[in-house]
Amino acid sequence: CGSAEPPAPPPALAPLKATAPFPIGLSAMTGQFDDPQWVDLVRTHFNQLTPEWEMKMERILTADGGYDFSAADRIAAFARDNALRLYGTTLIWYAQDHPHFHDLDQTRFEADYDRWIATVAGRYRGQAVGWDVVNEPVAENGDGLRDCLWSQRLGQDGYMIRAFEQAKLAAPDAVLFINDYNLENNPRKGATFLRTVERLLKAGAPIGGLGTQSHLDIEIPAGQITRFMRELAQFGLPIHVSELDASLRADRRLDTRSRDEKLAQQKGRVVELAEAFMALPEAQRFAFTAWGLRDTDSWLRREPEDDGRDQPLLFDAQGRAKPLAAALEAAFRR
Ligand code: 9MR
Repeated sequence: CGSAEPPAPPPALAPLKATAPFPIGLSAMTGQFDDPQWVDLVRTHFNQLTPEWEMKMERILTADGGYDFSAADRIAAFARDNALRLYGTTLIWYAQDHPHFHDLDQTRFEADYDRWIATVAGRYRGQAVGWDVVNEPVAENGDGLRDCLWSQRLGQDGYMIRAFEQAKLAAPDAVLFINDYNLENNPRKGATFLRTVERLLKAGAPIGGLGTQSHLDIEIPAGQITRFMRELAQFGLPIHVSELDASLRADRRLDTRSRDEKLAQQKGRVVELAEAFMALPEAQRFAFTAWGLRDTDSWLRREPEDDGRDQPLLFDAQGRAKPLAAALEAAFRR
């Protein structure tokens, strides 16, 4: 008698996928398949998988212009073996082209552009439920569209319309997404994205869904995320929160707030996003995807500016569900 009770362990998180009335996605790399903790948490909480980089041009196209699907196929197999939907990213992205495309005449360029999309989207036809067909087309500051190899050779809207048409041929059952970031953070960029979607749809591009990456800035004023989500819903298309994380880093800002204050702010923004997503009509809730499992898995922790302390994700370095995950689960339960 009299011995002090040990502090209660944090309450276990109910499986996110069981609570949420829509698929819960996660980004994945083949290296993580050997990590039992990662595998266990994925099986418990998630039912959709996006390859973090191994289904991109940088990994698939080889130096001689051939195709190497070894990593991409391992991710597809892992998804199938673990009852996870497969989500593909990314077919056409301004940030990735390949030397192979640089010196082709116009006829060959168009043929190889089409072949890339047909080969990659076609390979996972019937398994991939959706694809980021065009990734990040809007200029960084929100003023117009990005200039890139694809737009130079096929036209600003032309490269996107062509990509959607080719993807539709290759994977007719997949939902075809246009995907971008900073749409909630930067209203100007959000507005340009919406205008672009409207124009492409009018031109007949078979866009089937809208992706908002949601690398959230925790400084977004309250209400702004909700407003953007309502505007995004106007087209009646499925919406994918495709790459959620929320960095605590305050680059270029003088920041004297405590970590607790920042964590509270982070939670407020992530919960607002979850509630805005929950408020969508059921048919428009495609999936809600976290861009990494544990804080230490985040791409943000691999950036040179990182101080090794950022906490942008739902699970901590030890694989414990953070209060942020519990808040998200509660928002999905309402
Ligand atoms: O997190 C991804 C990182 O591992 C890759 O090296 C990088 C390049 O392929 O892409 C990162 O993911 C990006 C995503 O595909 C598009 N939106 C921004 C993401 C973070 O940079």
